[in-house]
Amino acid sequence: MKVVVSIGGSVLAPDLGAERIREHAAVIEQLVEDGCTVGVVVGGGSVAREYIGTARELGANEMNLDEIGIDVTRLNARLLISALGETANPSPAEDYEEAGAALKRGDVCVMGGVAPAQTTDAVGAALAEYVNADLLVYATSVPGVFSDDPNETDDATKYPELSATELVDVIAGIEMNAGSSAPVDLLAAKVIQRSGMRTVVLDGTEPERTLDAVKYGDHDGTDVIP
Ligand code: U5P
Repeated sequence: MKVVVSIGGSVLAPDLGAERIREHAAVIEQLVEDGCTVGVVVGGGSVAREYIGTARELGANEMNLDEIGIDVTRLNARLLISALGETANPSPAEDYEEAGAALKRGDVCVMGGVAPAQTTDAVGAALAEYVNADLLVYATSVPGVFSDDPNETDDATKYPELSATELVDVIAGIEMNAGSSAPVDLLAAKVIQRSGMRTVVLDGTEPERTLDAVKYGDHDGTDVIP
């Protein structure tokens, strides 16, 4: 089974703790041991937001801020690579071809962002499409796809299952509210829709949940059915 796991930066390295990163690496190693081909996309988390905030105050424009964000996602990717050692590509893949080549060599492929004006949510979906993955998993701090932003609205309900078209509609609605945190962004949802990629959005704060979702289809998040 070929799987792409997109790990939010806030889930991988909320405090830059080594133990947490080791736990995520252990899950990836277990997937490989179980016969999976694994691509991993790593987000920027709070460190990226802090760098972006400071650079914005200094007058950097949005493209420059995105480049800073990409650099931080690659730093986080390097942390995961450090924990994976020989199993992984030695440095974060900078585009999909490089990532695909690493997978063909039999490495775990780890990457961060690739180009401005998007987030690593979209990179995860694009990598999954590029390598024809069987499954895309978003291990995020938002434990599924909700009818509304659960941080803002008490009566937001979680969808156990959605079609890709429903996913696009829900995310488009959430993204209309400025500053709200959608579990995946709209571009990612659109790529999932066009590729017909089977996708799971789950709570990534416990790394083993990704393992259960891939191995047994067992999770409390949201299944996106093509
Ligand atoms: N980013 C990009 N392009 C990418 C990935 C990330 O511009 O391909 C920037 C965005 O500014 C994003 C930040 O908000 O890096 C951190 O990534 P993420 O944690 O939001 O995915």
